[in-house]
Amino acid sequence: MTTQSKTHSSHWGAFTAVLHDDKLAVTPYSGDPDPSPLLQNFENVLNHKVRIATPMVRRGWLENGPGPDSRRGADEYIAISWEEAYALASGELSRVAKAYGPQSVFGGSYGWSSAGRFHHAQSQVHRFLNTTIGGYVRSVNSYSSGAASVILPHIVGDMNEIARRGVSWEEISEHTEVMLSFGGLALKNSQVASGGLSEHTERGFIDKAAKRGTRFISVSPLESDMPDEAQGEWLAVRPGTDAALILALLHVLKANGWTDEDFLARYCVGWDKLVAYINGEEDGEVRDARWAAEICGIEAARIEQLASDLVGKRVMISVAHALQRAEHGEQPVWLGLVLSAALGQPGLPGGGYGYALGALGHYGKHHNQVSFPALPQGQNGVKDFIPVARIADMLLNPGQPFRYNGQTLHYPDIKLAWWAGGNPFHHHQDLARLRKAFNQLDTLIVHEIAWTATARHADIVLPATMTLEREDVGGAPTDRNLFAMQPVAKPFGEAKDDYSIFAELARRLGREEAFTEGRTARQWLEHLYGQMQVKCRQQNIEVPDFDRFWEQGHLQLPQLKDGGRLLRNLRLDPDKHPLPTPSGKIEIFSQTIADFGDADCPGHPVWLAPTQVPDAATPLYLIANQPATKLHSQLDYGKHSVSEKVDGREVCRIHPDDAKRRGIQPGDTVEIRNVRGSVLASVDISERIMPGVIQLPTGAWYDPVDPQAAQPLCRHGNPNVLTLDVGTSSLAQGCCGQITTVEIARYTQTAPQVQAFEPPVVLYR
Ligand code: PGD
Repeated sequence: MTTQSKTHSSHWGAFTAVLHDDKLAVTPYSGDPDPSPLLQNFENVLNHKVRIATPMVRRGWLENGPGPDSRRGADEYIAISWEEAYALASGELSRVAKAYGPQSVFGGSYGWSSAGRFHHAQSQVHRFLNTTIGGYVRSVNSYSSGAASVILPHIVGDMNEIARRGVSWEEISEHTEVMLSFGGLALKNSQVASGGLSEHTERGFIDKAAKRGTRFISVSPLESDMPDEAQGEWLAVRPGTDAALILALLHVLKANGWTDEDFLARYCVGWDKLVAYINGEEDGEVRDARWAAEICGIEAARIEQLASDLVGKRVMISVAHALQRAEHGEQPVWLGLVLSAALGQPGLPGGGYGYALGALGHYGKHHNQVSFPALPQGQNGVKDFIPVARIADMLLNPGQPFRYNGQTLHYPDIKLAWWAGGNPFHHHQDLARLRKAFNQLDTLIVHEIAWTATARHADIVLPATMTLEREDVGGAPTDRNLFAMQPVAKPFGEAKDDYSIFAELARRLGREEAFTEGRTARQWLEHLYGQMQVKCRQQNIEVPDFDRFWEQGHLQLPQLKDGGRLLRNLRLDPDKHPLPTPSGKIEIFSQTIADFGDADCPGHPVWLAPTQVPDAATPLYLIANQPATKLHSQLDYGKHSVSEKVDGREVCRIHPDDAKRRGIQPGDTVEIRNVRGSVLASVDISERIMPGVIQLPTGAWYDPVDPQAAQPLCRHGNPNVLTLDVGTSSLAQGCCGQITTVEIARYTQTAPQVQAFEPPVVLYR
């Protein structure tokens, strides 16, 4: 049987889909100039064996009741009815809330979930906990930009204005002469945007700019971080050392009288303090090109040449998310802004600073005049929170103090965590430590589409639908197209959408009306659409009524072309348009940060050596970056993702010199290890990575041979077994998952088969 063609949307593109018997055929949205191959991941996943068909309860939890348990991740499951699942989940939430209060429930539920404004899983969890038990311990910031989202408000006043609403690709393609990208502009990253991305335009704009003569320079350990269309230059930098390189560039500019002192005096504060630091007036250490060459591995003459190449040109500086996902990740973000200011570029057409430009499909785009409203989350009565990447610290150290953004806070004592739409056993660092942390809980409740490692650690598993099995509206504030996400298939097994699950749980907790406001999912869509219609009418924008929108599947919204306005307005008139910083200017020195008194993030940007540097036992850097074949860990069992694995394992990349030294041949299985554990991977030997560095992307589902081992071996290639779980600094406490150090060797034993997409043992009664 063939179904009608339906419109749909995802974080990596809009499409139409048709179901032929059990097979899904996906056609990219016709208006997309460069559709993502990730769309193919949808084709084989609807009825995959790794999907979860019924509610499940972990055997140890059912038999022994709630409480810390080291069998999480290694236990069997028992299939139960929805009736039993609702009773267990609502009963346990009531018990914990009554005994310990909502401050003992962690509802941060970090994760990208799926496209769709209403069924956004994290919003559903938050609304549910707020309306039923009065709140929950939340998390702030993200794994994407943990350090940047704290430092940027201090130094430029607003992260969004310098990132999503920064200088547009359109402007860059028309005006920029030199595009200097720390961390590159990889299209694998900009092919995704949370909420939806129906037009992939980065490749086209980069091509246009390069053909007009823009010189692209990518500073990265990986050549592949710059698209071929850029015809760019690759400056191979040692991982985690960009801050030293930028300090030296500033030294060369200043020493040669090439800095724009007028711009620095009028629009910035603290340049003199940074100059004193660069010149070694504080400690006798001059941060010149020779000093930086030792640290970052780029010759001093090349650093000097790069500085001179920037002078007198329209220069755009970008700093990728990846750079700040590392120890002292705040520093390159701060210094990228300072470099653009020293060149006098902020606020000029196609010039200045774009934080994370190219790191996601939202950035460098225009904003819709009106956006689709989000599901209201209600009031959270609990004040406690953690910076998102401190989850394991929180669970392992209840009551202990920690520093965050100038404050000393205390970790709450969590008994129950509720997770929907995220995969911490993908996104968090040091997975053996994370397992220990989750084992402290009384109860972990997870809603999932499939048996991810997070679902396999849960006590109660509630099977969720995929977007293809429910209706929603797909849209993002930077995507002019809004899509009706029409259901393509029936829910798998007994799976339900998160809203229906929470609505029934809320009913059992006597809070149904508060949670649902009397609306079905369809009525919520109509209600939210209606709110958008009102805003459109106020601005004389015509949009069809809901039924017509649903039938036609798609509509287009007008956009504002105001990218880069923050720094453009500052330049226009700093008195009329001061920045939302304490000084109203760019803060090269921040008195606020200095007053926090944290040595690992002082009042002006600095070079601070990381603790993770190669040594005899772990002589190589590992870059654990975003994957090209899926979004994070989503649909890792999808057709495209699986087709790029070798022997079922994720592929790591190594330079020929490093491979030769270790006798590693193309096609070998390798073991990558450090003190935290080891992973198996297949190998690609390539000149496109600098010597001394290997790369293994994130996203392969965690698949430990022995889940209870202190140093687990993941047979599938999840690099978060190896990464270190520390905060970027006391300021932001962001995630440091990007860089660690390892050794790599040929795996000479018979390599175990990957089991990641085999369901756990399930007992049916
Ligand atoms: P996803 O794989 O997107 O990863 O971490 P995140 O947890 O967001 O997880 C989303 C989960 O939601 C999937 O398991 C999916 O099946 C599930 N899901 C999707 N739709 C629904 C739904 O409707 N309902 C329910 N209940 N579930 C749903 C990503 C995080 O990883 C991010 S954002 C970044 S930037 C970090 N990057 C790195 C990195 O570069 N390096 C390392 N080492 N580690 C990282 N971790 C971070």
